[in-house]
Amino acid sequence: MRGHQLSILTLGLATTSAFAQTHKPGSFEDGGDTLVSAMMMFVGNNDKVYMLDKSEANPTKINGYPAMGVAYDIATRTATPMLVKTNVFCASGMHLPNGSFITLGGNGAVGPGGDKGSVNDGWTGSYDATFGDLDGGPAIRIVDPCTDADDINSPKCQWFDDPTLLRMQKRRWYAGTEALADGSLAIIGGFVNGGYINRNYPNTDPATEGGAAEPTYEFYPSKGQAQNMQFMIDTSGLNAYALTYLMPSGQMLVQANVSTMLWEPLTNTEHRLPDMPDNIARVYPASGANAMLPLTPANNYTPTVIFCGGSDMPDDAWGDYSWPSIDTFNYPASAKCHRITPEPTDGSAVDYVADDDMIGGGRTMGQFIALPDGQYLLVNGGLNGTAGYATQTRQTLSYSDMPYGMSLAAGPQFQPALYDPSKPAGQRWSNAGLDASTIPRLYHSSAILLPDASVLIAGSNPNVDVNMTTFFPTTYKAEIFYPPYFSAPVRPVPTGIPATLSYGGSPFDITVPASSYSGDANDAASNTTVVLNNTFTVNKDGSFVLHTAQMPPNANANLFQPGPALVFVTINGIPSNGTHVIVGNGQIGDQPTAAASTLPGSVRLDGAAGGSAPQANQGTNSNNSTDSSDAVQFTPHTMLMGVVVGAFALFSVLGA
Ligand SMILES: *[C@@H]1O[C@H](CO)[C@@H](O)[C@H](O)[C@H]1NC(C)=O
Ligand SMILES: *[C@@H]1O[C@H](CO)[C@@H](O)[C@H](O)[C@H]1NC(C)=O
Ligand SMILES: *[C@@H]1O[C@H](CO)[C@@H](O)[C@H](O)[C@H]1NC(C)=O
Ligand SMILES: *[C@@H]1O[C@H](CO)[C@@H](O)[C@H](O)[C@H]1NC(C)=O
Ligand SMILES: *[C@@H]1O[C@H](CO)[C@@H](O)[C@H](O)[C@H]1NC(C)=O
Ligand SMILES: *[C@@H]1O[C@H](CO)[C@@H](O)[C@H](O)[C@H]1NC(C)=O
Ligand SMILES: *[C@@H]1O[C@H](CO)[C@@H](O)[C@H](O)[C@H]1NC(C)=O
Ligand SMILES: *[C@@H]1O[C@H](CO)[C@@H](O)[C@H](O)[C@H]1NC(C)=O
Ligand SMILES: *[C@@H]1O[C@H](CO)[C@@H](O)[C@H](O)[C@H]1NC(C)=O
Ligand SMILES: [Cu+2]
Repeated sequence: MRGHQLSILTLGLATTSAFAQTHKPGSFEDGGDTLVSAMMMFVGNNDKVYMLDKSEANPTKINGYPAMGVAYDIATRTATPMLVKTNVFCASGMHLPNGSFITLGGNGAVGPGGDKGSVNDGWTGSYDATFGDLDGGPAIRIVDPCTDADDINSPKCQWFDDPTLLRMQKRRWYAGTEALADGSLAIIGGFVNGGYINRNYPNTDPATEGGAAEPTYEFYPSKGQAQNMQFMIDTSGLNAYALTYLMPSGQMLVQANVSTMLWEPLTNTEHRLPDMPDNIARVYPASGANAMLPLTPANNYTPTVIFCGGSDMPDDAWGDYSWPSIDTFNYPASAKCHRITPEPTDGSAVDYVADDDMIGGGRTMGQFIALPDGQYLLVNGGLNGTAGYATQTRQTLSYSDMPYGMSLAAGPQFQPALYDPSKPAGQRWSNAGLDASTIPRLYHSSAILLPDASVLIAGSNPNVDVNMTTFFPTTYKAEIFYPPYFSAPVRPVPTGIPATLSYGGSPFDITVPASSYSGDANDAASNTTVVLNNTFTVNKDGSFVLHTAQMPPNANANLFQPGPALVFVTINGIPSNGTHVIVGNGQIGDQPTAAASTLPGSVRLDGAAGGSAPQANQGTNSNNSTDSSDAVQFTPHTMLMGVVVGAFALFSVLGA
């Protein structure tokens, strides 16, 4: 029955898709009802986004219990509930090399009001009879994304979610997860059993907090016993959802509290880097937006990471596991941004550099979405406060006096902003022409790039359980935001993008027809961004061929870990739709590498142009060029990646 309804809706959409180019640039459209509040989501493929929620009283049921997951159909903007058995509340997640998605950890089983599950050991619930959820603490859940061609209710489309068969060594809630070059995952830290921040106060036992903190890391698949990470102990208090980016050397940038390090995952060696300036925390629950900037031939594929917003609350204000010491909702979030280049190739010193302040004031729980035109969209979050929720603070002692219910943030930031890393300092932020949303997106909101280069925005629920009548209610309504490039009357329609990319090896040709861009062909071809290095040949009919390199092999797979990606061809700032590809061999393990692709010289043709009428047949091929101005950006940000809770932008993690 459900399948039947879907196919009817799909037909309906086929009609509307004729108007696909009529989306107003800078606008929000109704993205439909997500059925569960989208605390966490990821793009499975061109058809489906998967969304996850904590165990709570969602009216949508599956097997008679509140649903924690859905598959959201991009074309019809409708969600279908999926069975997730273990409480996935603030798990971490990542794509695997074969395109499957994995989530790790979560909370114990809970029932109504967030109470411990009815079956519990006095500390953690193992099951709740009302909500039907199991303990998610050690959980490892894997789903193989399905398409419209599959029956989403069929066994092969289901989450594998059975801790009796597959589990982590440790319970981890709010762990950081980062892929290594072999596609295995480092799973770092977390709470054992939750709380506002990861400490008692005063903090006399920073390593384990009497059993409440998990200062270790482990790998999936396992590479041995979980080991202590000294950095987790040193950053105790503000070390949940550590921010992690793999670097070309294979070391990992790890940022928590105000500390930073480069970590060698296989030897557990720590190299400390300078502290975050101005006492600003960017990890949960300060929740600053963060992203890796584009890796380009021009910057020699050197990663730079940007952190924006978060909170500079003084140490004692942060409180403890229970709640903050101050009324966070009255404490302005930071508006500052900092960049760091952890492995500079020019021998320069490693330190944070202040970047332009965000436009529109401070923001906690902002999220960066890397757009295929090289800009970064900032959405969601609040002007004041932090992530998390509580029934009180140490200043406001009673729930009924809490001015925003359980929300520890206030002042929803409705207005998106664009950050252009290629602009000179002082000119990087803009919001002209961008509509404001009307939906507060605070704790447990999410945003992700869709294959058509629009942005899906969903979630928000700073409440222990579903509450539709509070200040910042449980939110099921999704929105789709259309960046400014949706003004283009036509968009590139490249053909020839392969289904897989290797690290080095033979180049391939992508053809762009003349009908799918406008203007001079030489200008367009030389102003084209693929995710990879390329040269081009312009043809008489105005089409052009992009001779495209495979992934650069020089940093092995550290630069871009194996797994799924969206490949966009962006001409004069206008992206094509993304093509779903798999980078690497699709398996966990050392990735094969070959010599860097050798590209032919570019061939220009004066007089050729794009537009609906092919023209300029009289043009002749002129000189070749292989200079680097023709080399297009290798952008890490086109990864298909989920973005989770409160500004923890997971997408950037894989974009190393
Ligand atoms: C992808 O790999 C994971 C294990 O790493 C496995 O559980 C999953 O079934 C694989 N998916 C497919 C479609 O083979
Ligand atoms: C952050 O780390 C410092 C030690 O570097 C520690 O003194 C402080 O308490 C931590 N802050 C919080 C809020 O946990
Ligand atoms: C891009 O390709 C050109 C032509 O093969 C080559 O000269 C150049 O070094 C490549 N750039 C990078 C960064 O690999
Ligand atoms: C919803 O929130 C309001 C305001 O915070 C509160 O008074 C009410 O008890 C909450 N309802 C539920 C079901 O938690
Ligand atoms: C944010 O905090 C500032 C400083 O306390 C306060 O003046 C302002 O009213 C707050 N704004 C919101 C939207 O809560
Ligand atoms: C791009 O994707 C959108 C949404 O699926 C679709 O409507 C549109 O026709 C696609 N454009 C091209 C050129 O394939
Ligand atoms: C490339 O495209 C961008 C975006 O449209 C434009 O601003 C820029 O001027 C173009 N550059 C060239 C060399 O055509
Ligand atoms: C220039 O391009 C032509 C046509 O593709 C090719 O035959 C020639 O070898 C190229 N010359 C150089 C120097 O790359
Ligand atoms: C290459 O073409 C440009 C114009 O497209 C011209 O200015 C230049 O002289 C040419 N160089 C050679 C070596 O033919
Ligand atoms: Cu959370």
